[in-house]
Amino acid sequence: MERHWEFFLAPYKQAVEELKVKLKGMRAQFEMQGIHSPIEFVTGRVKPIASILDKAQKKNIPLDQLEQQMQDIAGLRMMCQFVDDIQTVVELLRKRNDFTIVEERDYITQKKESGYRSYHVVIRYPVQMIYGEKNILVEIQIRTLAMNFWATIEHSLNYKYSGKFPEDIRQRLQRAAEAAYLLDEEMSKIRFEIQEAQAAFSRKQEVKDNE
Ligand code: 0O2
Repeated sequence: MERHWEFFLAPYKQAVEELKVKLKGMRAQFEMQGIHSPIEFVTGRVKPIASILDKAQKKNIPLDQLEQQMQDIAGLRMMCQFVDDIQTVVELLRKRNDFTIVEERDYITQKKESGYRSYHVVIRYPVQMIYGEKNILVEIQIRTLAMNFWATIEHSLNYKYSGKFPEDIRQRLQRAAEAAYLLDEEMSKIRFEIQEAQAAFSRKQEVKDNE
């Protein structure tokens, strides 16, 4: 990697690693208390240089404006079991004082034309570098497992077809998005049963571990 990129991306890498620990820590705290965690799992990545350049070109972002204008160079994803958990997670993020929220985008009540659903929270996160504090933008995407399944598949197809889907694929993706939405709805309706079963299962597991 070119020296210039290495320096530029260093605070983003640091932020992703730190935030992975912090957001996974939230899940661990729920688990410790034996209550349903609104967070199922957390992932994070730094956008590859090729994608940064691609996006900058598409969105007409000058390369010296990346820091200010590209909000997802550092990206975290928080996956939830149920749609209602998403709001719980957003509220937990709003209460934190280790970063400030600069923007929220609700693609759940306002799904994208592609069928994409997710809740995006853009934060300003301070990274402690050896030469001082650096504030960078980080995008946190919060979504259900079903939304994540759809987005992951659509993302790889998008890559394959460079965004120009054949009509039949486009229609199938729309139907799959609808199916993912219905799956979320059905799961929400039996949420109580699912959570009871999960609690009973982890109690059983705990007894086993203590034997
Ligand atoms: P990657 O490969 O995920 O890093 P824009 O990208 O122009 O739509 P903007 O203003 O950058 O929008 O921000 P937005 O809408 O919050 O979207 C940024 C990210 O959200 C995308 O990053 C995707 O991760 C995700 N996303 C948005 N729309 C879609 C979609 O229709 N399908 C899928 N699968 N994901 C989507 P990138 O830059 O695409 O890249």
